[in-house]
Amino acid sequence: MQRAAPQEFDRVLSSMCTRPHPAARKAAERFFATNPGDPATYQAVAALEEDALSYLGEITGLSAPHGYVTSGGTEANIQAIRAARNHARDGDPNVVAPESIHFSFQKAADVLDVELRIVPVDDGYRANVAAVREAVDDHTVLVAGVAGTTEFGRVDPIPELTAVAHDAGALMHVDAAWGGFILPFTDHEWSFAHAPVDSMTIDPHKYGQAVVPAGGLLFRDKSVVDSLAVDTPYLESASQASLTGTRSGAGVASAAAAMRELWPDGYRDVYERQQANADWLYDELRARGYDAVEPELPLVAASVPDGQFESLRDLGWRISRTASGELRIVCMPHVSRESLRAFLSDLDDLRSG
Ligand code: 0PR
Repeated sequence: MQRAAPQEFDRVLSSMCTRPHPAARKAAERFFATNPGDPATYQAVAALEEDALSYLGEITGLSAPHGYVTSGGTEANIQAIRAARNHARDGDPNVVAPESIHFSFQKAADVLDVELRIVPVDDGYRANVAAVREAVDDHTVLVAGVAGTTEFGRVDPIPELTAVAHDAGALMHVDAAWGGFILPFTDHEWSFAHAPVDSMTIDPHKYGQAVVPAGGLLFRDKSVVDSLAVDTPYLESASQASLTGTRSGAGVASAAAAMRELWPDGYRDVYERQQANADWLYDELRARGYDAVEPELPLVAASVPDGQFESLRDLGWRISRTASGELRIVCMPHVSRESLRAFLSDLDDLRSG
């Protein structure tokens, strides 16, 4: 029987998954068969989830965080919208978000039957605050901004968006699914410490180097997360706020282990190395005459002709394109300078061939 090779990351350049930290891998193995959704039975993993939550709070500037370890950014975003909708108890709810938002928002709007109002971004790929202000109304339950966009690694003006949300009587959500473990080491204003943000997505299974699945959802106010809870009559714990029932103990334990190991110095080192890689790659691509988007975070987008893109994929490079067609290279922790050099060397061969 043909068996699939284990995941090899050497040529993976456009994914937001990465090689888990060894401590995360080890912790995951120990908790494979546990369920944090039943904390009264699986008490050890429930305690680790508390640890994970306090690390996430520390990273995002929230001293008493409410929330839980989700299956990923999609569940976190769905739940943030659900919480805002339930909290508002409005008849005809809408959510306002920039067009740079991740496609999980479309799923959320569909599942929750909430109107999603998408507004344009500015020339720098950031949410246009004036357009957001135009779009909100009395039925807006949530305004969302992205801190580290999926396509261009941009950070929306979170303090300004938060002011617009609160003026409209809505809650403010920040999607830092990808950027959350990078932004603490930058000057960006993105966190609970920079603005009275109400909820945030931050995923340990992306830049946090935990195993999949481990997302993160945080709330400032307990009453908002409580609006997600349903009664669990036959369990020893009284209620459950998560979307899924049984959850991955491996994901939770690995998230706690990765953050214990890496916060803050390990994450800072990775950020510095990968930002340098992204800046270097940007310069190299520009030197070859490609139009590229300056990397604000470790993510480079560049216009590469379709033929070259396809040939690179045929050579085994795992790369993808933005909606507008740019090649995107996400400098995740596993992406080495050596691998980027090999990539450019293949690109050079294609150009001269
Ligand atoms: N929010 C943002 C800003 C994201 O970039 C993503 C995922 C999500 C939410 C959703 O997170 P989950 O996928 O954990 O639910 N962005 C990645 C992307 O679309 C997802 C991904 C990851 C795609 C690994 C491919 C891949 O190999 O690029």
